[in-house]
Amino acid sequence: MAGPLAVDRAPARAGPRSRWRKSWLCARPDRERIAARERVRDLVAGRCVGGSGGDSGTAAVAPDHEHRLDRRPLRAARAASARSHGLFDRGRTRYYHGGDLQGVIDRLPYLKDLGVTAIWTTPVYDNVDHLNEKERYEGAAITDYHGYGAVDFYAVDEHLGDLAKYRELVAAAHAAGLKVIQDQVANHTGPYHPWVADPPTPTWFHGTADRHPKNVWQTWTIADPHATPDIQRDTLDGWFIDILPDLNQDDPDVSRYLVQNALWWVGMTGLDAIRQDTLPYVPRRFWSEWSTALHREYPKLTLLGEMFDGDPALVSYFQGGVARDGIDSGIDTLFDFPSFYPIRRAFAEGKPLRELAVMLAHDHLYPDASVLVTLAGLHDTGRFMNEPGATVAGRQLADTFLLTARGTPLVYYGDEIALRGGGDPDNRRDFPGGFPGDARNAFRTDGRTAEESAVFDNLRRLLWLRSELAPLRRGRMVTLAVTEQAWAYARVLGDQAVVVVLSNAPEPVSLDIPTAAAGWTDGRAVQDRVGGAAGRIEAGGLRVTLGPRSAAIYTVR
Ligand SMILES: [Ca+2]
Ligand SMILES: [Ca+2]
Repeated sequence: MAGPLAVDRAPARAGPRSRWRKSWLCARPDRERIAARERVRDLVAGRCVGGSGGDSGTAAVAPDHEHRLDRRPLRAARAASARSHGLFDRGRTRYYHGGDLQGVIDRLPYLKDLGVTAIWTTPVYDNVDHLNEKERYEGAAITDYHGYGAVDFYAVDEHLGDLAKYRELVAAAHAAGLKVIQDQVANHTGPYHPWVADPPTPTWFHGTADRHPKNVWQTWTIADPHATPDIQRDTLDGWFIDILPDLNQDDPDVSRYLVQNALWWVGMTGLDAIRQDTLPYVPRRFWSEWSTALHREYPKLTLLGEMFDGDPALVSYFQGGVARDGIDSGIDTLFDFPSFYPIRRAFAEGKPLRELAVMLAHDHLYPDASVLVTLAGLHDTGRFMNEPGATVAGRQLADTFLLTARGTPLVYYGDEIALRGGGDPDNRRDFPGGFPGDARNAFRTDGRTAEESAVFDNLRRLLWLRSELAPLRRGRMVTLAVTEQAWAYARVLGDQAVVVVLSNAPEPVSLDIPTAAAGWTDGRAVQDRVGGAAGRIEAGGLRVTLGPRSAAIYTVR
C-alpha cells in the first residue's frame, strides 16, 4: 500500500541530492519497540542541559548552553572543541558551549531525583558546521547552536553526539522511568541546507534564497473567518526572520518527506513525544496529515505544538480533537502561553492573581485544556527572576501553581535554582557545575546558595507531592473561592481531593474556603502538606490563614 512510508517516488538523481535521497530511503519505524509505552500526558517538562520530567511533570532540557551536564576533563573539552569546527566558545553567548547528549545521560539521576518525568531537549538535527553568516547580531555572525537550523534532518549534530548516542539517551531515560520529547521543525530548514542551492523539486520551498516572501507574523489571520488566502499567505509561506527557508508542505513530496522523517525518528529512537515548532506557519491541512500518520503508527505518541500567543481563542484553535474550518489538526496539546502571561504578572510582578483565574475561565475554548503544557518561562522568554519585582517567594508561588493546577507543568532548566537571565540568548546561561572548571556545582546540595536551595527544595517537594497525589495530576480543577490576590481550588479525582490555597498578597490573610465541591464535609480533619498546619472542616468550609505570598496544599488526614 502506498502510504506515508512509500519510497517509490524517491528521486534517482545523484550528485548534491545524494544526501537527501539517503534520508528519504530511511528505514521503516519499529512499531513494536514503543508499542507498550504510555503517552506523555501528565508530566513536568523542561529543556535539556539537564532535563527533568515525570508522570507528575515534564522536565525540559534547553539548548546547548543551558544544558551542559557533564564534567568531563578539559582534555575531553578540547577534543569536543576540535570536533566543533571552531564553533565552541564559552565566552560567546551564541556559540556552542559544550553541552551534549552524554551530559544529559550523566544527569538523569539528578533529574529523576528532582522529580521530573520527561525530558525535552533542544533539536538534535545536524546544524551547519561553520558560522552562520546570514544571521547576525550586532554585526557578528552566530553559530546555530540552538539546533533549529537543520542541514540534515536524518543526522544528529556532532556537537551533541550521534544517532547511537541519542538512542542511548532515550534508552537510559526509559530505564530511569523518564520519557523523552523530541523537538522537531517542519516549517523550515537552516539557511545552509543543501536543498536551498538545489531543491529536490521546483516547488520544494516557498521561493528561493534570493526571492521569497518574508514572514509577517500575522498569526491571527490563520483563524480569522474574514481573512482571505492572500492575507494568510505571507504568514504561512514567508521565511522566518526573512532567513530560514520555508518548506512548502503543499508539495506532496515535501509533506511525505516530513511525515516519513518524523516516523523515522520515533521508530529509530523510541521517543515518547514530539514538540513541534511554529505551528501557525504551516497549513493545518498538513498537521492533520502528519498527526494522522504518526498516531496511526504510534497511538501513544504525544504531539505538543508551539503556538506562541497569549490569546486562548487563537491558541485553542490549533488543538486537535475537533475540526476547525473542516480540519482537525490532530495536535494533542499545546504550550499554555495564554496563562504564561498572567502567571508572570501575578507571581513575578505582584499584579492581581485574579487575572490568572480569569484566564483559566477560558478553558472551555479548548478541546482539552487539562493537557496543556503550563509554564513560567522557557528558552524564548526572559527568565522569571529577571522580571521587575520578582522574588523567591513569588517564584515559589508560581511553582506551587504550576505543580497543582490543571495541565502538564514545564520546568525550564535552571528554574529549579532561580537562574537569572534576560531575553535570548541571556536566558540560556550555563548551569553552574555543568562545565569543567566551574567554581561551584549547583547539581549538588552543597553547591547551591541559600536562595537556590530554597527554590530547589520547594520545587522538588512539589514535584514529589504531585507524584504522590493522583488528583494533582489527573483531577478535575474546581475553583472554590477567588479574590483579588487569593485563589482556592480543588483537584478532584473520584472520591479523592486536594485543596490548594494561594495568596499573592503582600500581607497575611485569613480566608474561609467552602469545601463542599471538594467533597469535604463537616468534621473532616485535613492537613497542609507544605506548611504542616492541621485543620478541620466546619460550617461547610475551612478557615485558612496564610502569611504574605504563600500557599497551602490540603489533603484529608
Ligand atoms: Ca553540525
Ligand atoms: Ca511556512
